[in-house]
Amino acid sequence: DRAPHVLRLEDADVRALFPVPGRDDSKYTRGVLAIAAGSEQFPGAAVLAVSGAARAGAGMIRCLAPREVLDLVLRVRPEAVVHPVGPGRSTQRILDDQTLARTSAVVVGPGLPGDDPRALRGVAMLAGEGTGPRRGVIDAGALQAVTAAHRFGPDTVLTPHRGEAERLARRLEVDPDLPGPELARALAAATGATVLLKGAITLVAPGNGGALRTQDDATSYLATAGTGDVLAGILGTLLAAGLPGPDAAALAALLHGRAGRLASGGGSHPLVALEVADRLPETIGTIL
Ligand code: NPW
Ligand code: AMP
Ligand code: MG
Repeated sequence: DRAPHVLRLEDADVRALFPVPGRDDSKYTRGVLAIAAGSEQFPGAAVLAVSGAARAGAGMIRCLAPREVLDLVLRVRPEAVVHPVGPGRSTQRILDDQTLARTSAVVVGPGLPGDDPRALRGVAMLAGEGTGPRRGVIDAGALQAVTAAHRFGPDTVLTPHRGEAERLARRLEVDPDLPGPELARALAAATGATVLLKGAITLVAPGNGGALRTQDDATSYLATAGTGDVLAGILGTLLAAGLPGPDAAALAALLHGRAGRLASGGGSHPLVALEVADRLPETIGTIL
């Protein structure tokens, strides 16, 4: 796992990559992120993704979800701008109208069923259909909407855990039993997207064929519901700020792991997912 062709980010890389706002920045220039997440069964996933994105420093977050989900999001993060979707409202319109002209990246999938219109539309958009940014995160339910017909660029990042990666591999006629590094590379080659394969060791395979990056010093207490949704939000913020997909993915994995370590007292006690988001500012401040 520590072969020479595998890169591991250091604090100096974080300092070089992290999007520190400049004097002339506004919320719009820092990056507007649209997050399509949360459903009746998984409303909390939207809260967690929005919180990860907000604590990582998004300029503005637009959350696309059913009204009940948005009410919950607003109770935790009133900073979010909300766009209700559902019966009588067109997801197509929301993802196509002028709001997208001012949206730099999208996160699609946390807490969504695979056939949710937001998942289908978001994946199609990232694959270049219609207008809208071709930079974003495809996570959780939206991974089920990815087919062999889709072709992404390296600024789109797929974020499967091992189970999701195996299911995706079967659909793309990639061998699902490959070891992690080979599986991540094969999925990246098959889709053109950057692939962030989550686990105790997280691997990033760039969609443009660059070197693998790894992150392996987090804490096993991250193995708890909702931490992946927080990661999707962090990564969305870094993409919205304009980082290249492979850099954004490696940096998001590092910050998520470090914040998890902080939230668990250096790996000495349990954490909950929202705490990982809430420890991000301290994590970032310590490294910068
Ligand atoms: P097994 O047990 O190995 O046979 P799912 P999910 C397999 C939302 N959430 N890590 C394993 O199969 C997410 O955003 C909402 C995990 C298992 O049965 C998603 O939209 C929350 N699984 C949705 O829930 C908090 C692994 O894959 C299956 C694995 C479902 O998310 C929780 C799980 O796959 C959650 O984040 C691994 N390393 N390796 C909320 N509070 O709202 C193999 N598997 O059921 O498709 O996905 O992760 O449970
Ligand atoms: P998800 O399965 O989508 O909720 O994502 C889980 C998150 O927790 C990912 O960022 C994983 O890398 C991380 N994680 C899961 N299990 C472990 C573990 N045993 N050690 C460290 N991190 C883990
Ligand atoms: Mg997940």
